[in-house]
Amino acid sequence: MNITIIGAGAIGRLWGCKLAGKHNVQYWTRDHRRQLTIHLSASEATQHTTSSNTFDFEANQETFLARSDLVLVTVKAFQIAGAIQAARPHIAPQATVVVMHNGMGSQQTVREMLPDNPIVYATTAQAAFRPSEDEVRHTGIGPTLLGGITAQGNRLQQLGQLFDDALSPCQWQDDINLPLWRKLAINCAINPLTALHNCKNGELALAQFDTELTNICQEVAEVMTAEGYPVAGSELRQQVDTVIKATAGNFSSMNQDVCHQRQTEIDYISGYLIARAKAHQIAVPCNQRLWQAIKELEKQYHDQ
Ligand code: KPL
Repeated sequence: MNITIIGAGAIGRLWGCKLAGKHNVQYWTRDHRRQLTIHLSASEATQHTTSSNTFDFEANQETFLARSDLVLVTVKAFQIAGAIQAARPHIAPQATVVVMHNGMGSQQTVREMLPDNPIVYATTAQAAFRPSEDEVRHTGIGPTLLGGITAQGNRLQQLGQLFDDALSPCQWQDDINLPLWRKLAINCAINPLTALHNCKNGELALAQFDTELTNICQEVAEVMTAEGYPVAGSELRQQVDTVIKATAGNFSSMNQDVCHQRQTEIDYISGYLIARAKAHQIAVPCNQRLWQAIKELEKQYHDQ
């Protein structure tokens, strides 16, 4: 297969290196480089799956994009519209578009911008980070789940195998919105708190965060239930605790965004929850307060 990956952040680089074993892969990026070299390395947690290697990719070749059977979009949620806008003139109408980002709220935009393409959404618990410009380190293993959000996208079950062959475990889902909501709950709990307290995920296991984590999960559970995905707050809390433990040594993506004074994904995490809560007239004061606090932090970037 010819695969173009839009976005060369840590997750996009990890998937590119893994897919390159069996497929022709190029990157589509904001800079206009024609080549991209990536050094992939493993951590203690991933050394049985990932070996160090260097990969050379083509980049930003319009003819390659036009020939791509699969376009994997790994930019942040707030970059989706701009990234698709730039690539759209070269994406074939039959190319499958897979969108993988933290948070929710971009599906309508993608469907409207690419009305003819089969669209699939994905969520991954694989973890990666970039210790330097050229390097990507695979730091954690977890499931990747994919599922269609359009009629044609719903028929692409075989994509589960393609992604699983590249980086296991990976599974096709008949309703991708359920895993997207479950991941949203995890991000609503871990991301803003680790950004505001400038701490690793593992520190949220301290007693001082107990009540707040319970309240966040309870609010998300009420909104999920109203959306047609009934769940108890205690069940979400258990999942959050599992991720806190499994990623104890990691800094969350929002912690890193705030440390580097980058725009965060808060509008697509707590912000999406708040928007859906409003539609169902459900009060979510705890998530609202966290959203507000991160927005305040982002505003302060410009004053420093
Ligand atoms: O997805 C994550 C993130 O950092 O954005 C979690 C699950 C919180 C792991 O750090």
